[in-house]
Amino acid sequence: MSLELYFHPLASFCQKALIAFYENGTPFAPHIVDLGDAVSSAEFKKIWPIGKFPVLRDTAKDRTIPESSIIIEYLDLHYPGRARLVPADAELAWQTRLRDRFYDFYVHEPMQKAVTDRLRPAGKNDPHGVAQARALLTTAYGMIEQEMGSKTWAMGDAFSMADCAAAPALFYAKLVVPFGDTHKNVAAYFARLMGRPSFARAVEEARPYFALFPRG
Ligand SMILES: N[C@@H](CCC(=O)N[C@@H](CS)C(=O)NCC(=O)O)C(=O)O
Repeated sequence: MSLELYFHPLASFCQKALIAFYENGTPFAPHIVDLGDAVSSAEFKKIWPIGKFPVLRDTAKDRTIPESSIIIEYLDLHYPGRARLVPADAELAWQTRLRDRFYDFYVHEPMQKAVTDRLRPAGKNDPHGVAQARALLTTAYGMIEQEMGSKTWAMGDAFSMADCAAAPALFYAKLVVPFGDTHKNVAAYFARLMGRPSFARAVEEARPYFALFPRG
């Protein structure tokens, strides 16, 4: 087995990559990284000094692949399965990347901003930044609400990298800003994501760690 994934099951960007592996049943050796543990963290930073996961090591090609979207693209290119997560068609591919970026930058990152603020030392919080993040989430929900009124998945009928991005982002975002009655299409899309076996599996694997999630 040449693929080794460095990740943590609770971490949302790691779940995004896991969904891609599970969609195609792509085998990999799991390396669970505990960033709270000095030894585990130092070992991981030897592979990727930036210290953010997921990170894929392809030992057959001696390559280190960071960044969830880049990992998904790499799997599609070098270890393709029955389902392509980035369409072969160039027009559909850029649309998929746009939606992937949308979920990463305007749902995932503001969610992270609000959640990680809860982990800051007393007196070091950033209430203004968190308020901006919550406002951005609400704007993004409004856009998703419009977009998902007529679609099953982010790109329409085919599940794609954009849905890998959306699932964990929305899973944690709704704990920061609930969808509410005004975002019924977002809630329905999220329910479909929760029913997708690849994401359901990632959530089940995260469940033992839920107590570590900082609730507001
Ligand atoms: N752009 C990166 C973001 C990765 C990321 O933010 N990962 C989080 C976990 S969900 C992390 O490593 N956090 C630890 C830290 O920032 O120290 C990706 O798409 O993989």
